[in-house]
Amino acid sequence: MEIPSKLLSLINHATANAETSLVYKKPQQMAIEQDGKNYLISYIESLVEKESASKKQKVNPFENPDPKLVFFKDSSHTLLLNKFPITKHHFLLITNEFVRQDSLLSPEELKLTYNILLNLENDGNELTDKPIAFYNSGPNSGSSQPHKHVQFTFVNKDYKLFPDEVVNCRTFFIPDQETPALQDNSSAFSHFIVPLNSENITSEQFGMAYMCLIRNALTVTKDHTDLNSNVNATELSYNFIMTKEWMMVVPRSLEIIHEDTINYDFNINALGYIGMILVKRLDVFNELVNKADNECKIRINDDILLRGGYPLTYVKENDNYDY
Ligand code: B4P
Repeated sequence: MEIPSKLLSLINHATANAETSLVYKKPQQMAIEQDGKNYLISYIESLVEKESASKKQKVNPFENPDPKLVFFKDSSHTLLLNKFPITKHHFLLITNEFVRQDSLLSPEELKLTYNILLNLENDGNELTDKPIAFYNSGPNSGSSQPHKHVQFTFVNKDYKLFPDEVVNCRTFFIPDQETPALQDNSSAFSHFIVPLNSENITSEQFGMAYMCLIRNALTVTKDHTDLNSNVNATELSYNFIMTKEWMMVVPRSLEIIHEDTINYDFNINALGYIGMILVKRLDVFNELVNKADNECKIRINDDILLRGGYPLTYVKENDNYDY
């Protein structure tokens, strides 16, 4: 796909034209710090329109997408606005033909995703927000649509993403045994990061580095299936997140994390693993944003995110093989 040069203008134009097709409710948002980590908590009411659309939705919404939402298309992929955005400019890259969401991203799709991020950053003279791409893949990843789609959203540049600090200007490398993928050792959950600061990373290099991250995620998933008979990980589930500076894979064990103390089901997708937590009940939002750290009943990193993923460190039961 040749990306049009003024992508942001196209998105703005499409958003203005699609006003009647978009179902948008502005969220209440609050940045908080808990246990030394940053989170951006968003609250929206459940979207009645979306719930009833998904109940009725026997058809794949990406097979014949609403033309008002589409703002670019070539022979293989389409760019379209998210019908249910909670941040301005949220859009999707979908395959024209049906491809399963649990298939791997191709080297060309990785490079394309990166080029879209670059295009948005370079075009963004008035852009105060940072573009982020993400891909939820597998049954425990938080994905809801089975047709292949990478999502693009934006977050205020003041909000610090933890991999930024871990990467800290390091340049691109393809991980191997001597030089493994980067991790934040203060995180409770398993994750694997590759820096992307470099000129001209080729699609093949993107593909190789991504496959290393996928292999890491497979190893963690296999090790926990060996360790715990409750983990039934016959399929890999993971979240993939990319910015201009890095890409990260987080292996997932659970999509919906039930919090007993408040009787709430957190539905966590890729954004949750960079601290962007969406809640759809006001009392849960208030609990998170209004309580002092040590009074808040909900522990995000070492409870919610840990239970939805796998522990960062563990003792292997046997060391037969790694992927
Ligand atoms: P999936 O990967 O399948 O699922 P998801 O992002 O977790 O969104 P979900 O649909 O489960 O919604 P949720 O309430 O958790 O992505 C499917 C994508 O296709 C979604 O973006 C969906 O909106 C979109 N879509 C569905 N039907 C469509 C149609 N007919 N035309 C075009 N697009 C269509 O989250 C609600 C929204 O908020 C999602 O977009 C989600 O990505 C986003 N979000 C979740 N957490 C967030 C956070 N912390 N901060 C900001 N945004 C957040």
